[in-house]
Amino acid sequence: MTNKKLDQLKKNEKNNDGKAMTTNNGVKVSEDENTLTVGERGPSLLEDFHFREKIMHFDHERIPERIVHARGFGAHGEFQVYEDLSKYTYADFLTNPEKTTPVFVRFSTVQGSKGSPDTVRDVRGFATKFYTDEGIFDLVGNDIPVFFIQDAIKFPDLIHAVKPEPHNEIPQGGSAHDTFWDFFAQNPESTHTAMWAMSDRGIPKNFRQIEGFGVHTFRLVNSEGQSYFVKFHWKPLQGLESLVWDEAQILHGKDVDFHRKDLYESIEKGDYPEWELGLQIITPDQEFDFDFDILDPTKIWPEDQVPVQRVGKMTLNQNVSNVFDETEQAAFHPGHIVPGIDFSNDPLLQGRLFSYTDTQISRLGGPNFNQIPINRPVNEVHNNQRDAMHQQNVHKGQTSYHNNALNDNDPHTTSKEEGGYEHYQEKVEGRKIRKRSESFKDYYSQPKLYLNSLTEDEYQHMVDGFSFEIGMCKSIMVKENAVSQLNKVDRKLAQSVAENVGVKVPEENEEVESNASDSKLTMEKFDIPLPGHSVAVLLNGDISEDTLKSYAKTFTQQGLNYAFVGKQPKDIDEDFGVTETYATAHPTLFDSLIVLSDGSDLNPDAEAFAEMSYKHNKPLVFNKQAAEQLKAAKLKLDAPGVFISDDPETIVKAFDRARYWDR
Ligand code: HDE
Repeated sequence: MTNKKLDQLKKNEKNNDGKAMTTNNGVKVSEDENTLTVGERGPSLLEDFHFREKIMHFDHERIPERIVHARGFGAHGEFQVYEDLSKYTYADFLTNPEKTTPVFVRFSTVQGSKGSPDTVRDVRGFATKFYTDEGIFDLVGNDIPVFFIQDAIKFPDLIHAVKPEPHNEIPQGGSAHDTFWDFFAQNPESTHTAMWAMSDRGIPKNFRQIEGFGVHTFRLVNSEGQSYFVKFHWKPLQGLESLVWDEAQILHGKDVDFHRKDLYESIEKGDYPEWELGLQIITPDQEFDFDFDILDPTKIWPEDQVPVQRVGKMTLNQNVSNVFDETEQAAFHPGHIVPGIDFSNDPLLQGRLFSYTDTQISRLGGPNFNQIPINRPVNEVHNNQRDAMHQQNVHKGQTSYHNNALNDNDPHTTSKEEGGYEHYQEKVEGRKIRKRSESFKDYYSQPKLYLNSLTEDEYQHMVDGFSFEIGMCKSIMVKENAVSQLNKVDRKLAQSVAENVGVKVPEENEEVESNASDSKLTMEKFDIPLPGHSVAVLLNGDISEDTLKSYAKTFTQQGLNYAFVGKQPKDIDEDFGVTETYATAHPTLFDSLIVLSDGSDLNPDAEAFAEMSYKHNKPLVFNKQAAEQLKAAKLKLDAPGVFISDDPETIVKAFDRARYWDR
C-alpha cells in the first residue's frame, strides 16, 4: 500500500549525490574552504558573496524551540479503521476499512528544552497527524489521560511554575522544585494529574510502550447530525512499561537519547510499533449520568464504566529523512479537524483551539506554516488567502476574494453533502461570566480512585515519586502545603511522604473515603510481549564460540535484542559477535542480564553490572560458575527473578516478567 504523504514528501526530497555545489542562486562554487582575501595572509573582502551567503544562512539555522514539548521525536506511519464507524461519525477515514490513512506522530516531553534528557519524570506528548483525504486531523494528546488545569487561562501559570525557575534556570527537564509544588499546593485541580505523573506513568521505558489519550471530550457526528461525546485513546500493542527512577536518572547521563534511539532503531529494524485507536463513547442523554462532569479535563471516564472500543490500528513504519525538516517543523493543532469530528465545550480544549496557531507563527515565521512539506495535507488546498512571509505557491488568476463573478465564484464553498465542514449545531445560551462550574470542583475523588487502582508496588513507586520531588523543594512551607494536598486524598500517602520529606502531616484526617477503583489503570495488567526485550550477556573469561552461537540462535528465534559484552569487541560470525565492552555497555541500557563465566577471576565491572540490574528489579541469569563468584555481591541468589542456568531455552522463560518488583 502506498503512503500518499510519503509520496508527497518525496517530491520535496533533495539529494546531493553526484551534484555540483552551487550557491542558493544556482552559481557553481569553485572553492569552499577559503574566504576571499587580499593575498594569502591579508584581510577578507566584502565582495565574497559565497562566504556571505553561507555564513548568513548558518547564523539563522535555529528556530525557536516549542515553548512546551520542545524535546520530541517523530515517525511516519499509517492508520486503518477495523470497521465502518458511520453509526457514530461520517469522517471518511473512520468509515472506510479499505482505506489506509498516512499519519505522522511526534512524541515529546513537556518541561525540558530541546536538548534535555529523554528519561526525565514528566508527562509525554503523543501528537498524531492524520493526513486524511478530507484534510488534516490532529489528535494532540498526552500519555496521561488527564491534565493539570481545567481552564486554558491558567496554562501560562502552570508552565511558568513547572519550567526552570527564572532566577537561575534550574532545574532542567523536571518538576522537582519549589515553584511546581507550590503551584500544585495552591491549585488543587492539579492533584489528579500530579498523581499520574508521580506514578510509573511519569517515567515510561520508551515511546513504544506508552498509552495515548486525547484527554478532552470531543464529539463524533454522524451523517444524520446525531452527536456522541467521545474520548480518544491509543492502546500500545507492545504493552506498557516504565523505568525505575534511579535507572531513569542514570540514563540522563548514560544516554540522553534513550527514547528516541529506541524508536528510531525499532523502526529501522522493521520492528514497527503499533497502537489501537480506542473510543469511549457517551450518548448525549448520558451526559449528566456520571459523578464527574464530562467536560472536565482533570477527570477520566473510568473504563469499567465506559469501556474502550478498539476501532483501528496505527503502525509507525518509517523514520523521517531529516529531523528538522519534518519533526521540528511539524505544526500540530487541536483545531485541525475534519468533517464528522467536532469539539466539546471543555474550557481547556476551547483555549487550546485559540492558542496553537499563535505558537506556530512565532516558531515557524509566519502564517504560511501549513505550506511546509510536513504540514501540507494530501488533498488539494484552494482558498483566497494570499501573500505573507515565505509564500510557496504561485497563485494564478485575477481574483482573490469571495464572492466573485470574474472567476465564476471559484474557489467555491461546498455543502455538507459534498464534503463541506459543518459545525455541530449545539444549542447554547447563558450569561457572560468568569466562573468555574461547580461540577468541576471535586478535586480529590478521582485521585483516590487512581490510588485505589494501583498494585502495592505501583503505590510504593508513587510514594517514592512524591517523596523525591517534594523532598527536592527548599521551602518548608511548600513541602507542608504539598503534603496537605495529599492529605485530602489519602492519609497513608500523606503520612509516608511527610515522613520522607521531613515535615508534619496535618492533624486532621481529610482523606476521601472511597474504595472505588478502575481495573484498567494499573500498568501491571498489560501483557508485555517478549520480542523487543533486550538482554546483555556478560562474558567473563573464555566462553566458547559454540556456546555464544547457541545463545544467539535462541535469542534471534525469540525476537530478543541481545549484546555480548566482553573485554574487547570480536567478530564471531557474519551476523554476530562481541559487540560491546564493559566501557560501552551499561545495565540501564538493557532489560535483563546474563552472566557467563568460566570461573576465572570475576571482572569487578561484571559484579557492579549484576548489582545494578538486581537493584532495578530486572531478570538475572547466571551460569553456575558466575553464581558461585557472585555469592559475595550485593544481591540474593535466591531472590525472585534470579535464575541459575546455562540452558538458553530455559533462560528465555526468566524474561516472562519484565521486572521482579517483589525482589
Ligand atoms: Fe499543548 N501546546 N497546550 N497541550 N501540547 C503545545 O504548541 C497549550 C495541552 C500538547 O509535538 C504548543 O506547537 C495550551 C493539553 C502536545 O509539536 C502550545 C494548553 C494537551 C504538544 C501549546 C495546552 C497538550 C503541545 C507548544 C492549555 C494534551 C506538542 C508548541 C489550554 C491533551 C505537539 C506547539 C508537538 C504543544 C499550548 C494544554 C498536548 C504552546 C494553551 C491538555 C502533545 O501551543
